[in-house]
Amino acid sequence: MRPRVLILSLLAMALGSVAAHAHAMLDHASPAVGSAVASAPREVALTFTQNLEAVFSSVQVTNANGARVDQGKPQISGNTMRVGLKSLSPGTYRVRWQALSVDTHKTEGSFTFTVGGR
Ligand SMILES: [Cu+2]
Repeated sequence: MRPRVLILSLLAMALGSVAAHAHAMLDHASPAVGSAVASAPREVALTFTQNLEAVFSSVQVTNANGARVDQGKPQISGNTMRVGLKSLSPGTYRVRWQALSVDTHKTEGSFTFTVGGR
C-alpha cells in the first residue's frame, strides 16, 4: 500500500509542474488586438510571452476578402515577430499567427484590427 501512495503523490507533483508551465502566448500587438487605427500601419508587430523558434513561427494578414496583405516572411527576434504590410485601404484586417516557443510548445491565434476611412 505504501509504495502506491508514494507513486501517486510523485505523479501528482509531476502533473502540477506541467500545468504551471507557460507557453508562448500573445502578450501584445501593434496595431492592438481589436483596435481601430486612423492611418494604415506599415507593419504588424507581435510580442509574445516567450522567445520564439524563428523557423516554425509565422504570421499572415488578410483583408475582408481573404487576400494576403502582408509582405511574406516575418522577421523574428527574441519574443517579437513582425511582418511588413502592403498599403492598406480602409477596412478590417485579420492577423493569424502560429508560434513555436523555445520550449517546443506550439500555440496559435488570430485577431482583427480596423483601418479607419476618414
Ligand atoms: Cu510551453
